[in-house]
Amino acid sequence: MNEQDKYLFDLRGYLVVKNALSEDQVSDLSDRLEQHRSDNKRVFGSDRTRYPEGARSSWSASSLLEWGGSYVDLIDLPSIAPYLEALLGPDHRLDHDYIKIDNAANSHKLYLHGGGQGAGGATDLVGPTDGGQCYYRYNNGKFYNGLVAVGFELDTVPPGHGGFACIPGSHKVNFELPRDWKISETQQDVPQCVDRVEAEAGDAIIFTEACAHGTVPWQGDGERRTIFYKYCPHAVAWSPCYYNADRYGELSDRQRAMLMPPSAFGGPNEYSRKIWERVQADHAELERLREELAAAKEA
Ligand SMILES: O=C(O)CCC(=O)C(=O)O
Repeated sequence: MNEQDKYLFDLRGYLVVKNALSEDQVSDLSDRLEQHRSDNKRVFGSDRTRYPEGARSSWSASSLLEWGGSYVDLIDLPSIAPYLEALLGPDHRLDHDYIKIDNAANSHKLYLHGGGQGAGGATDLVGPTDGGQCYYRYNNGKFYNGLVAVGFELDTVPPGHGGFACIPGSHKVNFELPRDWKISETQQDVPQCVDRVEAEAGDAIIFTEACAHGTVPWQGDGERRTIFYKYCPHAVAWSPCYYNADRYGELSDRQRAMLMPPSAFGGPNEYSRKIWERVQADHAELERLREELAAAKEA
């Protein structure tokens, strides 16, 4: 993260990283999404955890990581890692993931949420219930963020069609977001202080959840498919569910550390790693016993 990126992030609360994904990665992510898309669901992933039909344990909640390939590579992508390290410190964790699809059939109003230091106010989607975790500050040469979102764009969105929107600078604001600006039913209603951020397929938009943000109502043909991976400092948790690193195939040590459940001791810390290895081993044993029991019942 260079000097200009730091300046712009502190000023505006977001950055666009051009070509964060290679063309091959965009096609792999896109192909795997399309394989899972037959029911035209609008949102996939671990955000707002749901248990699929027949889920047998608390670690059956669905996550994009189960789709494999580039979805696993996104956990610790070399083009994004230096930004996360600067914005969250070296020991951060992936908290949740999801894909959002905007098109003519799935166009929704702009609902600005977040908005620095609880400034979203009492009716905000994240502000009142997050226990103060929707924070941003820069102190003694370090960024502090309660949640950093990375939105990977799979499609180039022509100007005026839709996309990410935010009030630049609102991550530092001291006043509540004016009620009339929170919701815009159409593009024409979007307040002038809102930035509509343009991005092409393969770009990533990195933003702090403390910046008031949302999605511009879709207008036009085609669609926007965006993958969100959201990261926090190791001691912070947003999602009520954690990742079970045993479920996503071969992972690097860094990836495993980034999937660790929260604790004030960072992911690579031997003490917390041992505790969670034990939880995972207990879980694997439970699965095995359940299978044995099911087989015995059938026999
Ligand atoms: O559509 C977007 O890029 C914004 C999504 C959003 O509001 C969120 O992830 O909280």
